[in-house]
Amino acid sequence: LFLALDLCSAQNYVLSDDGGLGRVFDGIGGLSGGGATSRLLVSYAEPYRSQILDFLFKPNFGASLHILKVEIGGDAQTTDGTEPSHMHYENDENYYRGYEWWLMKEAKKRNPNIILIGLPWAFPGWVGHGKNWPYDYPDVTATYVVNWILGAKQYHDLDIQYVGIWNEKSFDNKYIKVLRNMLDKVGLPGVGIIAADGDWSVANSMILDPYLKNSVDVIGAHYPGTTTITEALKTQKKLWSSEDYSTFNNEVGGGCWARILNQNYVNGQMTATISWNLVASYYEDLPFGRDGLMTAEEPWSGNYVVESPIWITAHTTQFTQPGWTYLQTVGHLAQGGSYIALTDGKGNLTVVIETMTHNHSVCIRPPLPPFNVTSQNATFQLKELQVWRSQFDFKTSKASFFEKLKPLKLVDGLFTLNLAEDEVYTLTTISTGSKGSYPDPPPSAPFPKVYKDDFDVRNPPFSEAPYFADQTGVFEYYINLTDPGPHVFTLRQVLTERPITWATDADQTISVIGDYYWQNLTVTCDVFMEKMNAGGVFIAARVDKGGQSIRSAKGVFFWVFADGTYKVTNDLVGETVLAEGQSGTEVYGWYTLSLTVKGQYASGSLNGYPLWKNAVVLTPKAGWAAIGTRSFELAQFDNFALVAE
Ligand code: 147
Repeated sequence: LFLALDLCSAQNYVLSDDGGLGRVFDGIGGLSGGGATSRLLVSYAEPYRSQILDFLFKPNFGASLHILKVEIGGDAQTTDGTEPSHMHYENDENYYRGYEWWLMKEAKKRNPNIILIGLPWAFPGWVGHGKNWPYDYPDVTATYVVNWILGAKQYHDLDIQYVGIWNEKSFDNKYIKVLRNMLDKVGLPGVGIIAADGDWSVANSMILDPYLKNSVDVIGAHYPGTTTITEALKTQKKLWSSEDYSTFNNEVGGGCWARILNQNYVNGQMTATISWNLVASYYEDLPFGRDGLMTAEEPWSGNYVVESPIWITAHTTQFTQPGWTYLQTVGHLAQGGSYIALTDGKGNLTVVIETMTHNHSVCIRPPLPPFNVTSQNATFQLKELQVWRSQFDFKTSKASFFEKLKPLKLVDGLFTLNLAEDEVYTLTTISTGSKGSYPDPPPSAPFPKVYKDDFDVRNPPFSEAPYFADQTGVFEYYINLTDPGPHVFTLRQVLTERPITWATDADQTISVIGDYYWQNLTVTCDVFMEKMNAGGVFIAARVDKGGQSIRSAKGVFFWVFADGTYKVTNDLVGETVLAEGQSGTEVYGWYTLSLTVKGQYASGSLNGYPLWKNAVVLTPKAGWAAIGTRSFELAQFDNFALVAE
């Protein structure tokens, strides 16, 4: 018997292992990707970047996460941008693109036991032989995914522990079995398969197909609303909420996270919960702004915010580890709220209690049915426990998070907790918990009004240039070894084919940068087309949309084409033409484009000479700057410069 929980309501709860234990706990995690959610993090200067990583991963400091799940970049738009693939083309392999490798290494530096998971949202086009579907050639898809796992080990000494199928899209029984076989064949029998990162329906297929069931280690459901289905329980597999949260990270977001961390197990027997996303490090005006455990969206200022979900995570993560076991005696409190209890089987015990009220714990999805929580007394019978408390305060915003209270010393083995509404308590035998802190980061500041990048970096730490957030296509640093002039180091759009998409990528490529609220702006950039005839590139201002809505982005787009013409359009698709004419531009030549938008007028120049002027721009009123191409085609950019008013 660990402890007795005795409530004023005259009901008596006993926490005990007498009747056996519950399921094995697998951890709490964060998800980077799906997509480009850590894009801005990499550009933070030290010491701030390390501080942010410490708040996420350092044991006994902050969120102290047990699991890091990352997107296996597939070159396509996957919510807040594209992430580059390790195989843009069939004969191409490069394990140094993007930032997920770096992030995994930083996580592992801090917590060598962190569990790493990879999941694709999208795939390069060649994987589907041109069809927008990854399952027609299951060997090709499996090879592609297994290469990523092998590359993680070979180039970064990272052991990927679990891999998924295709985020929130159909799964394919045959593909799952082919993937399992291939993992075994290349000597990765220890890499577990999570299926299917969507609803629970894979459980039904597993019951019908024992080979499928054997191939799957974990049933991962998304946004399960803390409940599961009978069929999932029947498989006797591990059940995870493999993507959850996605809620604005204010106190209601913290309340959502507190409630689901406990109740995903209490109601749904789920033994891991993973937050989309890990850290909100993307422009806030992209979709789902600030839906991360903390906010780090201003690398130019160094400002970041440790939000309440970090401390709510700590209530569980700092006092239990993957491999601990839930007690069977967990559940709901009589006056609302829930409690879980875990043991390491060696005499340690951690109890997490949450009393989040309905309106203070609503998550983005699914809808939350009504329930009541009122204050209550809970009497516990135990020896000595450390006590950690968070009190949300929705009235005065005098909340206090993850506060260490006086340890409970019990004379007759009893004490009473007065549980108010909207609180989280951890009672634990573990004494290593701590609330990490750093001096305040620099104050928040907008994107600099004058900004330049000549891309002259011989050994860039990342494949992408700072602050550019690719929304369709992939823009990478490039070296022109044969360039006789000043364009040896450039930024190049490298996709030549539409990927197997997850969202509705544009038919053009585009990377946005700057401040979403900019109105009057001059964008200047040298451009170089590499596609003949129909090839084209643009620079843009006031781009008003990104993410899944990128296809319908409006703004002011100044295009030049390889056929010797130019256009100015009000939209990315290029349908609303504001001006057009001859430019004399050709493939394989460098040109300097400049676009100025001021009030209701726009003008453009080519190689320093005015080309068009007084184009009338009524909407949008503001937006990001951007560069891009007319199609999935190679093109280069150099000497990018912004001057905002
Ligand atoms: C998830 C995606 O997996 C993430 O990449 C991210 O886009 C996240 C944002 O909330 O959402 O996809 C979902 C989209 C819609 C639903 C569930 C998950 N839905 O409507 O139930």
